[in-house]
Amino acid sequence: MSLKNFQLADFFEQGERFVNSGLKRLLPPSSTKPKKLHEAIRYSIFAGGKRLRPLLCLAAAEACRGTWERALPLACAVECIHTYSLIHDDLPAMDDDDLRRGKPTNHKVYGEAMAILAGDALQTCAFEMTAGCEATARYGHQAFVQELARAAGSRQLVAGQAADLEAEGEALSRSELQFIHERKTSALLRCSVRLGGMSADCPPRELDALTEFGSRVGLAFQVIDDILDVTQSTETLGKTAGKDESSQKATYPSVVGLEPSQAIARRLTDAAFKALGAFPKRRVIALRSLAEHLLERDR
Ligand code: GRG
Repeated sequence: MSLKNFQLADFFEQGERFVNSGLKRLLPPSSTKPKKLHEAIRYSIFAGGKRLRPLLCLAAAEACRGTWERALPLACAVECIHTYSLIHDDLPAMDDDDLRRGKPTNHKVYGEAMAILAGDALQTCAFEMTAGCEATARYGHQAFVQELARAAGSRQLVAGQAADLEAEGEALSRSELQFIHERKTSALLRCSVRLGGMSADCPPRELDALTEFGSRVGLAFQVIDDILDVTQSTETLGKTAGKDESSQKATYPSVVGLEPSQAIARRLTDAAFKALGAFPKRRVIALRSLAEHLLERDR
């Protein structure tokens, strides 16, 4: 996408369309046997998610002079991991929720067993997509697969979810809360921008800058998510509002207060902008606009 006269709304529209066409092509058709499983996969993938992780991946590729085409399988892979994590998080054994992306949760429509399997399948689809990306001079397939596996594994995404479940009903310190947020949320956002940069064969200095950017934006994203849970309606969010309080979860607003949480999210976003100083300004317009949008979003 041309970075001249950049408009975030156009970036969202074109990026979403591009990612959706990639997902349609790379995932098995819903007619694949067993049909119910493949319908369940597509139900959640195309339920209307904001596609923030794939958009960050495409924007990071642009920042490193790459192309959307090369980043596409990786952008789709992170969305598959994200969607699997949402399906499993909504299960009765975890967060037990009825509403996601403005629709009944996967297990409400397809039953618990099929929802578990749809999540499992999305996770392996993500690795199939990653293995199908184009290797670059600096990064072979091993590097791409390892990157995603680490972010989605038992030290990051799954660690965050496990620690989050264990902490229900407990009073947490800010650093314990940060431990959870960095793993449950920030790790996959950071991985999204790193994969985008890697698809463009970025040099180590740019990868370090993207890592810093992704970590800060990822944490800011979760702080805002915590704030929205108390300030927005179920209708706006497309998922049950007030859930953190009812399930006795420690959040930034509950640990440090609402206004300090807003200030923390602002500081994290500014730190993310600072990390982008490693790039020429015109190459990071999309990344910068996305980070600002994540801070100001209402859902
Ligand atoms: C089951 C291993 C496993 C992990 C689950 C996703 C998750 C971890 C928990 C869900 C609750 C939560 C607060 C997750 C943090 C990440 C987050 C804010 C997810 C929602 O992301 P959005 O807003 O969702 O980008 P959409 O639906 O727009 O894609």
